[in-house]
Amino acid sequence: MSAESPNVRQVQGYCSLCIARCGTVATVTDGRFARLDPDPTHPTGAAICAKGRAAPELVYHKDRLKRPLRRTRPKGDSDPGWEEISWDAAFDQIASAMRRIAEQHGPEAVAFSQSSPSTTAIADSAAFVVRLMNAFGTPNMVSALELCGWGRGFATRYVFGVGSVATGSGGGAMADIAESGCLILWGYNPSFTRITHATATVAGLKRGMKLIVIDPRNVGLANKADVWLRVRPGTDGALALGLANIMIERGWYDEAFVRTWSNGPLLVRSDTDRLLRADDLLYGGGAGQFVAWDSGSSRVVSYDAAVGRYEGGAATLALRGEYTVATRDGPTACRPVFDRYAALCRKYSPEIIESTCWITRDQLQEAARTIWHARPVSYYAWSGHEHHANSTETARAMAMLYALTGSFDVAGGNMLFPAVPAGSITGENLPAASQLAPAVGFAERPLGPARWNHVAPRDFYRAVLESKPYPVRGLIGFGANLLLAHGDPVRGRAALAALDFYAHADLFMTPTAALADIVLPVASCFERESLKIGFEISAEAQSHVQLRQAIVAPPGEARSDTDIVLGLAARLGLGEHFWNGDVDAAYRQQLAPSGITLDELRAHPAGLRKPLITRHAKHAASDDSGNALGFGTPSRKVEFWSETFLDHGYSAMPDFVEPTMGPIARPDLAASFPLILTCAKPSLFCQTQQRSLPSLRKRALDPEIELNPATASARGISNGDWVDVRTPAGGMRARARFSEKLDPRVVVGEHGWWQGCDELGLGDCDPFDPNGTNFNLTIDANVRDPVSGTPSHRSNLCEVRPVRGCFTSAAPDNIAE
Ligand SMILES: Nc1nc2c(c(=O)[nH]1)N[C@H]1C(S)=C(S)[C@@H](COP(=O)(O)OP(=O)(O)OC[C@H]3O[C@@H](n4cnc5c(=O)[nH]c(N)nc54)[C@H](O)[C@@H]3O)O[C@H]1N2
Ligand SMILES: Nc1nc2c(c(=O)[nH]1)N[C@H]1C(S)=C(S)[C@@H](COP(=O)(O)OP(=O)(O)OC[C@H]3O[C@@H](n4cnc5c(=O)[nH]c(N)nc54)[C@H](O)[C@@H]3O)O[C@H]1N2
Ligand code: SF4
Ligand SMILES: [Mo]
Repeated sequence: MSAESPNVRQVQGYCSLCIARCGTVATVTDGRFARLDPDPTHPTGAAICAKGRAAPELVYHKDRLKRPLRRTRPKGDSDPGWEEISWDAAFDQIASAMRRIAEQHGPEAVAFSQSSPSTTAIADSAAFVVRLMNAFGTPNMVSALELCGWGRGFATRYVFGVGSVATGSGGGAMADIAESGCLILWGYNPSFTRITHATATVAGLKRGMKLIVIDPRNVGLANKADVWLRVRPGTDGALALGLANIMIERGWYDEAFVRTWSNGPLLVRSDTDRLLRADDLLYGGGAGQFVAWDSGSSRVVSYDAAVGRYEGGAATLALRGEYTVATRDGPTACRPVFDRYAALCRKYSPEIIESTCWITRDQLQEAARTIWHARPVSYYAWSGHEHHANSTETARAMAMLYALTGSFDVAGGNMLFPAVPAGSITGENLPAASQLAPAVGFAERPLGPARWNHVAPRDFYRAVLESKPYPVRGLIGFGANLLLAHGDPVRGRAALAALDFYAHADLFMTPTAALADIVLPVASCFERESLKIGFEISAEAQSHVQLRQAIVAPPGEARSDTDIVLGLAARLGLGEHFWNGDVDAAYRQQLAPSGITLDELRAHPAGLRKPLITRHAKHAASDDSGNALGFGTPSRKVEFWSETFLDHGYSAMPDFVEPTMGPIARPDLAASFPLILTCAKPSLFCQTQQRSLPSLRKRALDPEIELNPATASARGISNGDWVDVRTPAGGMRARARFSEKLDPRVVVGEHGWWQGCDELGLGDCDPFDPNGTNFNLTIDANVRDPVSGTPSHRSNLCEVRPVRGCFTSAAPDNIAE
């Protein structure tokens, strides 16, 4: 903090409103937070966005929650009768409700919910919230993981043993854009959604990096791309297999990597479609061992997954062909996994890709050529592929395509950047944590988010309304705006209303918060301290450790989420597990392994650097027994074939599944609903937030739907007209925005619109009104990915019609049809 004049001070920090976590300098004039600017000395401080610049508007917004509120009227009542109460009274009521529910139904009957760390500052407190869950004994975290993070950070673990694209909170591999020869932005538009990545991409382009953008829209950096693939929404899985097909046919793949580091050489029995095991062999072999064909000696060799070693080396293992092996069942035809993968990819010929993905052969070929010849390659895939009911297999197919490049964890590839050593505070070793019930959704989808204790809202609603698989009666919410962010808000509302008890902590009274029994006011990230160890996007950024200061005091009695957790823990009698309320003690525990002290960080608000050593290809390093570390999969290799998937009734390899509500799967619907509806995030707002900030809202008054002018004119729609968007599941309204480069068969909407903006005379919109502005009323929430439960937010059949008369978000009822 440097005082420049008595009335002006500047505070270095970082903005936490979104995943970019831009390094910033705040100016406080006469005690008032006046402006936010980029901090070019910070590893993520090259620029900030309009949302960051609007931070003072957020901080001082009149609608901020300021005091704990208690509902005094029933949930069906239009007036909740909010009554201000003290924090003590709020904590008492929440703690006693949690205890009561736990006594009746078990602690798992109290779920928690949390907003995504990519779109809010909840990462400041997420570890504390998980610790409270572990201390209390509930596994159930209701979150958006199945829509956000699942594809890139979890589904890919079944291929690489680790997220092959990092998730918001930092786990997994990260595109090393600074050194990439080629970057693939796959359903990801960082110009709007993570400007630090956009800045890095522009710098890469300046030094000659190739760029491939895979997006139905020509948006963000697509116009600077060497190849822009205008993929049909929901067909990215086919595209990944089609690209791999060309690369395998041309020999454009890293054969040594595939042979040495993937399970590509392991033999698959053609009779059972399972991996051949050494104890299947006629002359037997070690239990738990697999088998490959060695072309050098023309015989089988065994592979011991426990140590990651083949008997003999890997140099001459066969990747292609058919081999007859003497097994206990007689001579048995077998093929290497890689041969099976190549056969799967062959189904996705350029002709099929042209008809499936709407991408020409030339473009497909050009993309494959660029990927191979411009190595090292990195990729970042996000919502574009994650918001589909086939997202798991799509993400796996992408990860396997990526494995062909051999770029994993090399400079310029998707790298496991080094991290400052830090202590965990999530409390997995607390007594109650060892007895957690399986999370809701685990029984149906044991490989999905519930395996990591994340509960899809849809499954949570069922547990509340139908007690399946067991009753959930309480919810402690940290931000998550369930009713706006997910499909079927009507069922969501019924579930929230049916809870015995719901407490919600937020900055604003959202439609979700409005169903709570107790609402807690949260300090924004500009009003609270927080520790961040590593800034993710590069090795340099990873070395940065910062204790963000509060720029100003929170409004009224608002508190940080961390303080709320500590306060609640104390009231639950769990204070001893929460440093007796001393947050500094928690930070010290986190910092201890780093060698950086809390006092040093307090003295250096701009943060400190902990020099880190970058090591590449860590899978090739040896463990204590001299075996290569390999990958964290059951086979210790990158898995083109997953026995784990087979064991759970899924296919071993990620074949493409047509979008369930698409024109090919449902030709019967295509006459009434001839267009495909997908969506994307706006640059000016995060998800369901910030519509009440005038400087942002005046630049985007209403939700928009992008469509090709030809599509519009065929329906009598002019640019800017209000239109009705209908799907078989429901509908919404938005303003038409013309986009010449969009395929005439595709339209693109936005979700998250509910909040009014008084300064501009715009009222709130009813999120349950089928003629309103809630995009997620167009979704059929029952259509879900079989592995993860992800619903399809981005590939649904629809029709768009002009709405006659006047319709503005200021007067949503004023529609004359
Ligand atoms: N159709 C469609 N639906 C989507 C998406 C889409 O692209 N299209 N995106 C999906 C994705 S990727 C995600 S991640 C989800 C997001 O869903 P959520 O994670 O629910 O995120 P938001 O809807 O932005 O709601 C965040 C809430 O947290 C509050 N909040 C902000 N900061 C804090 C804080 O520091 N503490 C607390 N306690 N609260 C805070 C905000 O006021 C807001 O009410 O939505 C998903 N839904
Ligand atoms: N300004 C802003 N920044 C944000 C957020 C925000 O809401 N606003 N949200 C934060 C969060 S939680 C997230 S998850 C990230 C998300 O960041 P992004 O993934 O960049 O978010 P989107 O814009 O939803 O989706 C990216 C692109 O996917 C394209 N797309 C749509 N359908 C398909 C498809 O079927 N296939 C392919 N390949 N592409 C498709 C869209 O046209 C869009 O350009 O952003 C984070 N940052
Ligand atoms: S991109 Fe904008 S909202 Fe996100 S962290 Fe940076 S300044 Fe904040
Ligand atoms: Mo997200």
